[in-house]
Amino acid sequence: EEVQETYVMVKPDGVQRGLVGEIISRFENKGFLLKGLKLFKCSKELAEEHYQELKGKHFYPKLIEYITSGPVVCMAWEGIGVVSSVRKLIGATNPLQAEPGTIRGDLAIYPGRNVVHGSDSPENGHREVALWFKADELCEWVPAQLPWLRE
Ligand code: DAT
Ligand code: MG
Repeated sequence: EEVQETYVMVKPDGVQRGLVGEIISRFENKGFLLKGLKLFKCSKELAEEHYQELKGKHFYPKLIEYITSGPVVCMAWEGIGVVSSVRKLIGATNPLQAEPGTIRGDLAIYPGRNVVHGSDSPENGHREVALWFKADELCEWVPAQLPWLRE
């Protein structure tokens, strides 16, 4: 499999509820490579660009209001198969349907307050990392534990 990048974001409810460390730990513990990380208050324009595919859905206006309602934590993660693996770690969109053990399954109860975002395809991973991060905010590095994470 190919090396991919994905955009993960702790949404405003996750930040307000003090779940930032807990959520970052899920991905850190799994062993993926963190390439970018920042606390950020996003504009309406950026939120609309990010969720462009959902424009017209009944929940879209509330979604934009929610995402812009407070700071978010933006992350870029890299690894083989990282896009679908992160989606599995996050769990189903509706937290009541998300399996226990997933972030949403463990930490949320409502679709409009589902604490975290993860890109849904390698193409969107690439697009969203570039949308939320400037090039100089991303870091290329080799973790010391790399030989213990993969052959
Ligand atoms: P996901 O975040 O699991 O990729 P999505 O891309 O379909 O889900 O939708 C983006 C966000 O929009 C989702 O995290 C929460 C909100 N949302 C989706 N479907 C919804 C619904 N039926 N009612 C309320 N909010 C919804
Ligand atoms: Mg999505």
